[in-house]
Amino acid sequence: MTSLTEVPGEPSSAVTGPGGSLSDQLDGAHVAVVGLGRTGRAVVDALATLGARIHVFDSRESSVEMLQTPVASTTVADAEATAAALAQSPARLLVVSPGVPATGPVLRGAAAAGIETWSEVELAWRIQQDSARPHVPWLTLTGTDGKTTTVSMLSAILEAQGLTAPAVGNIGTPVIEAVLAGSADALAVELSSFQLHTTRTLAPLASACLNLAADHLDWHGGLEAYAQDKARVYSRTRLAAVYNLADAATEDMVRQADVVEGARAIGLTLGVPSAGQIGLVEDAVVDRAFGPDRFREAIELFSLGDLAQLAPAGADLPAHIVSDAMAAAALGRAAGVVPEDVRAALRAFRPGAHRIELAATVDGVRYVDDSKATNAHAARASLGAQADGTTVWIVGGLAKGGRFEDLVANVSGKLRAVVVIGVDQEPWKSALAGIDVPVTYIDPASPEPMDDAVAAARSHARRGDVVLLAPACASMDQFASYAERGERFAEAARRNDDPH
Ligand code: UMA
Repeated sequence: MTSLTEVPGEPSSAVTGPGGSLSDQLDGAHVAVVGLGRTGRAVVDALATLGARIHVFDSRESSVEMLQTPVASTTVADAEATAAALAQSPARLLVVSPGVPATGPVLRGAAAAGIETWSEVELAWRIQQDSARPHVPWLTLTGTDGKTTTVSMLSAILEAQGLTAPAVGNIGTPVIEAVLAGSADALAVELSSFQLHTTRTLAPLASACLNLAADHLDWHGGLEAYAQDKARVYSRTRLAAVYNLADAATEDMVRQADVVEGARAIGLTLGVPSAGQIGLVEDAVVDRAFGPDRFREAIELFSLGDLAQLAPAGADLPAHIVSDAMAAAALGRAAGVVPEDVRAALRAFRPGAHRIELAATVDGVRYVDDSKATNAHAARASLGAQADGTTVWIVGGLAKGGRFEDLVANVSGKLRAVVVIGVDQEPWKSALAGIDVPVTYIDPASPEPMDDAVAAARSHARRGDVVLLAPACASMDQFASYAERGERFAEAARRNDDPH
């Protein structure tokens, strides 16, 4: 690994030059905010406390109406018009919401107009550096799958040690809210590739990329750009850059990262670990990375039995849950958590809603909600835990530029039938073309697509089967969120009779 340098290609800040606090620099400055969802509203509140003159932009009137804080100007406009208005605005800094695509007119227009762009995470980090508590450590993680589970485990591990350490970021609570609250001893931060794209100076104590698979290709413009943004999680890491030995892409990211001199690369493995790694010896996860003598000593952190409650009903403990727990343990160990507290936190940990959750058992058929499986990689893991030929699979939604041929080829042996929801079903028609189990396409115009999907799934399922919602797609074309999609599924599953 190389020593700390400016991130390659990263322009130095035109907004906050050397000297002066952030509040001095932003007091009275014109700052644009694009996107007024959960993130944008938190950003506006933070900028208001810094005395900035705030110009807000959103494509939806309804989002603007939710804003309570007074601002200097408000523009409701589509992406092209927002880019044009930004170019004319006095703002030299833009704080952008994660949903605004890297390849879209807003970020391209801001770059062309010489406007510096920060994520909410970047603003939060700078506010913390400028606060009375600059040393509160951030433990950051990203990855295509498992982020939310891992960051929740990490928060639990840190809290078992007696720290106040909320799980923040992409999981749902903007980081800036936790920074402004000023009560955390450490932050467990889930970062999406969207957030990392415009995060520039964050220096985490320890960081991890859990895995890399194709996702969000439309937002980034391709796999390479997506991987580059994921790799940013390691930039300026101070103590430990944690990677997955089973995923060479994550090891490459660490190798190429600009970390602080002395930071160590810590590999995770489901095999027996070497010195400097954390891995599995029989049924125990052992640490050969953070103990006093990593060359001679392996410290047991937890056993697979400590995770038994995380196995889906009737299935084995999935390997990806073990990997998630290992990553959370590694980041916790970097923050000084003792092995006993790692184990206690993981033993008490319960899975979150909509992650391989048993919603109902009706007529001997289990209805399992894995609405959180929003990409092909996650759906594959979900199907992998099922017995051959027993799964009625509900798929579809917002494909985000993804294709599903490989996924279908990989899981076809598990299937009894497929039910396709979503507005754009073309990627599924193509991927499922040669499959030899029944496929039902739900009318994209249906007012209750999930009710129809569950009814169709029920007609295919036999006693002992599982109806699995693992859509491999985002939800926003037909539902407000993956949570709402999962709730609709669970409601429909719990009705004993056909809704129609
Ligand atoms: N908007 C625009 N123009 C755009 C895009 C959005 O004006 O080009 C406006 C929308 O009209 C809306 C607002 O921006 O008013 C929404 O902003 P947003 O999409 O950035 O969403 P937030 O409500 O701020 O939530 C975001 C994350 N959303 C996305 O990354 C899409 C949430 O992650 C995160 O929990 C939240 O910040 C916390 O700060 C969700 C997500 O789906 C769970 N993440 C993706 C994933 O996990 O796969 C990355």
